[in-house]
Amino acid sequence: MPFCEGFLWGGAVAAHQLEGGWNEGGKGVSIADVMTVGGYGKPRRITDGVVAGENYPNHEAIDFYHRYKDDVKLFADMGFKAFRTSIAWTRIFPNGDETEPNEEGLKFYDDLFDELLKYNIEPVITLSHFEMPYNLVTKYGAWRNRKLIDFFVRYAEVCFKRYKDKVKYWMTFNEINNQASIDSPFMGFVNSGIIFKDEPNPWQSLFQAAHYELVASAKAVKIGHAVNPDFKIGCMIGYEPTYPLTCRPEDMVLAMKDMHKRHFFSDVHCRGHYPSYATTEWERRNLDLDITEDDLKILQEGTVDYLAFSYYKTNIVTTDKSKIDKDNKDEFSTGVDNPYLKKTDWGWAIDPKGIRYTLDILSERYELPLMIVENGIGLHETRENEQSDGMIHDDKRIAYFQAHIEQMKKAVEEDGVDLWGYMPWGCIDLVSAGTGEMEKRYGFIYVDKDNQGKGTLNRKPKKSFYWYKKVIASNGEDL
Ligand code: P53
Repeated sequence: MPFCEGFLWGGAVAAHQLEGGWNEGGKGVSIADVMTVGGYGKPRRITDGVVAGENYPNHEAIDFYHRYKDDVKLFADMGFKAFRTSIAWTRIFPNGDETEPNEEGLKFYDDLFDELLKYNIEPVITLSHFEMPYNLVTKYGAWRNRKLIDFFVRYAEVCFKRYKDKVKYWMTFNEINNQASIDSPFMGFVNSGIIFKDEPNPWQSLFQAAHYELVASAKAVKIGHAVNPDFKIGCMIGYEPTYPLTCRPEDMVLAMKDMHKRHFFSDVHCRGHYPSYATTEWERRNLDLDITEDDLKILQEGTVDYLAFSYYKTNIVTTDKSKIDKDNKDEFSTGVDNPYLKKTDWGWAIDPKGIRYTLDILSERYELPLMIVENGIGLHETRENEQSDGMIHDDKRIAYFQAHIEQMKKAVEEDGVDLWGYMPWGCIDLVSAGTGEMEKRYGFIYVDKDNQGKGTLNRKPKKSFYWYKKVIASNGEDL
């Protein structure tokens, strides 16, 4: 049997993408609350605070804040062993800089975790998933400011202490490495509250913010282990292997360089020190970074217990400019297609073998347990897709998961990768992070709501719901 006993089959979400209740229970405004709806090729706008008349999809999202009991019951029906969500930082510290936490926010997660544990579903918790307090951006300059380390660590410590008997698996920052795509306003803003391309020296700002986050993460890991030695605290990276378009050595080297950008953050999280390709880059770029001896010691002492990652697609690069489609090049795409792969409606290459490649590369590089905490396919689906049995037949989603789980098996069976769990993204339809759309659907459960925010919010299992239930029940044997 390839998957270990107690393998964490489940699903994943993030607070801001499903909870709604954006100003309830004492919650403060987060960076997700000032992002409008966008679309494929139409970036979400970041507004100056919450502006009347704008469409902010995360404000209501799918109203999980009020409906979580019914939703958790559906997850339990599927047989989930684990459920990954995040704690909204702004429910606990509404402005980020308070000294005392907001009890109503803490209570909400107590109730949610109790509800999960009632069904033996293990909560897998991200502390910061694209939803830092907006006040920390406007008042302190976001992660440009060293003070953010203390704000984050205080928040993390409060959560560790409060939930020490309810939550065992933690992650610090979601997809912390996305911001290495320095030209993307979205990636910088959601990771660090900074639009790097508008900075006087974007690379200086990126590496400084990254450093403070890595120190904050390492401090949190140390504190967490002191609070409960049984905690498993991981980091989380967005993993998108970069393939060279051709076997021309120039393409190969470019692909390798591109992978450095992906690995930089996890290298520090997992190994406890900066890789030489980064320190030489800082010198080459003449950066003047605030990094103290004490910081370096903390990085060394706060390495993670496991590495969690998302996997959706692979990307292609080439030095041959004539092969790059400029109209197709944006913050989510290199502008070069893989001729061997099909793409989703949002242009993401579907590459099941890439998940095996990912598992092997990360396992070899870090020799740590791995956890897949996001994977899946965004599809256009409406109730009109329903068949006569009244169900959405999402066969494309089933095929996507079948092919990916097959490859996971190979990594575990043939190559001995230590894999702890699999939590497909958006197990219930929710607001897309990249586009803000509701109609970029990932779920096993359909939620009746459209991009304009209209719909009953009713939930309905899709065909994949029953398929995944069978997969979990057979520990991945019956695909
Ligand atoms: P969406 C790309 C772009 C934006 C966020 O993405 C991303 C990625 C993939 O690396 O990251 C994760 O909703 C993220 C989730 C997000 C999911 O991918 O743009 O951790 O919050 O929803 C899927 O289709």
